[in-house]
Amino acid sequence: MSRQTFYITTAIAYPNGVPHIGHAYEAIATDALARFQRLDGKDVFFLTGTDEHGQKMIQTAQKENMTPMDLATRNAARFKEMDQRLNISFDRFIRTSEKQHHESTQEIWKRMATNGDIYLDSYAGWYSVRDEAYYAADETVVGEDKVRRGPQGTPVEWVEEKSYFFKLSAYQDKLLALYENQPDFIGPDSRKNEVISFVKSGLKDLSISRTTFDWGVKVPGDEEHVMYVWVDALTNYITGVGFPDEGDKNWRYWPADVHIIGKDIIRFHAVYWPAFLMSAGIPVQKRVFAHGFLFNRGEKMSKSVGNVVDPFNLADQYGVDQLRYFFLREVPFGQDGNYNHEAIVARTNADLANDLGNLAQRSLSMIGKQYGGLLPEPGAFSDNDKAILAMADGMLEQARTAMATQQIHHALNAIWAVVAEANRYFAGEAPWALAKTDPARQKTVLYVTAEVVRQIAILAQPAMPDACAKLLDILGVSPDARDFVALATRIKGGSQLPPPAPVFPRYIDPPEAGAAKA
Ligand code: ME8
Repeated sequence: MSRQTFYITTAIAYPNGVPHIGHAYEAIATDALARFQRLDGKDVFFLTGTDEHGQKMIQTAQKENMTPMDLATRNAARFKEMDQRLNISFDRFIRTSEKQHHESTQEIWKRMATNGDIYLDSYAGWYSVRDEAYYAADETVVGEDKVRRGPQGTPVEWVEEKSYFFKLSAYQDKLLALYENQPDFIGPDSRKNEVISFVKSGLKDLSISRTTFDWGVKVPGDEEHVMYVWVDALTNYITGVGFPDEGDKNWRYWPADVHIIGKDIIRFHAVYWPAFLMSAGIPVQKRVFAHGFLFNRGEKMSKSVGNVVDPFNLADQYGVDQLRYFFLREVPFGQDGNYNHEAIVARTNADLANDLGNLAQRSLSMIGKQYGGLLPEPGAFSDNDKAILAMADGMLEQARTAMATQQIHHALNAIWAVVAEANRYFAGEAPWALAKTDPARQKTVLYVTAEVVRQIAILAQPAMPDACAKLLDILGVSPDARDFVALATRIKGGSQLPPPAPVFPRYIDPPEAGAAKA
């Protein structure tokens, strides 16, 4: 039987600058979701990449005295490097400047045109280059500084030119029916309500081409126009799995199971994108999930405040798995979150170095010293043993339920509840004291602890792939017994374990102040 497919995407980033922590956060969370489904036996395709057209790219390129293509090429490489550094297991990194993507976008345009949804007119209205978004006049306000800004707080400028339009107004009822019939189309619920009220308030036709620059995908049959960057950006999700070649081996992944994006771009993904797809006669994605924004010490990142934190530096300073764990556990996925040096150190030292690291280290070194590294065979299980094993056995279902709706923090909470209970069990059973009084019982306690740590390590792999691999190495778990199916088979007593090694070092502040701090 062929495995169930699971197609997941990040937003594609504007490479007008280098990656920041918001990009890292989205990549890490999407990666954890992708890895979870892979370990759970699904046939996963994970797409990420860069969104290289649009006016923002042109403006930055001009400032840097480069062509937009050279700027995109330079920064796309940095995004890819970030993904590699953070252990992001993408299957394809798409760049919208690729030839296949131009063909794909022209094809979706042609289908929307054939369906009668595209017409030529002229546009006069407000545009935010930073958001690459058109706004209605009543969505903008003039501030005390006399600058007119859109709903995201970015400056808008007046645009007046000939433009093709997409008949978005014709999709209002169809979109409302979509949200009604597919209640989990948008997550979390707060975003869903926001989208529904936006659509209910009335949809205007959307300007979808520009004539004042030519960095973009050409409109088929009218090369004076390039497409509005969001038409081409959203289409990346189908290009990524082979479009316009619907015979491509990856086309089977469409429709996407979930698009992971930030809350600022929900309108594009939950309103425009399904409307374009319906118009082109292509199935609509199954779900969009919008995560929150990250703030450094409560402040929005900005170059002028000087708090733009480089994800490479954070990874160097705290460790990749520590950073991944921190963001996934600390920030309820879907809500805004805060990060700073003290919070990262407190969280990772407590949960990783103390709770999980010490438990593994203490039990495995006892097995090393007293049994020459031979994992003991257990005797009959006591009620305490049965209780902790049952709790560990219950983790998978809890994690599955949480991950099905992108509640990554809930999955980790369930796992760390077992870490906490396993520590209480270990302290209560006091196996170090049993060496003399009841060696048989000591063996059982060490066996049970090793089994619980094994299950925790398997389930924590999506968050911390490298550290968990090391932990499974020292538990003697073979690489082909690390997926969720393997959870059901208890660790084998009597097997020889490799020498234990610490997996989660404690973070200690360098003696000299002056070290960079998040
Ligand atoms: O929006 N915290 O690109 P982008 C968390 N090219 N997430 C953040 C963030 C922060 N402080 N800042 C940005 C674009 N993000 C378009 C997407 S998709 C077809 C086209 C998130 O580089 C943001 O919400 O501005 C988005 O999901 C992603 O980073 C890329 O943002």
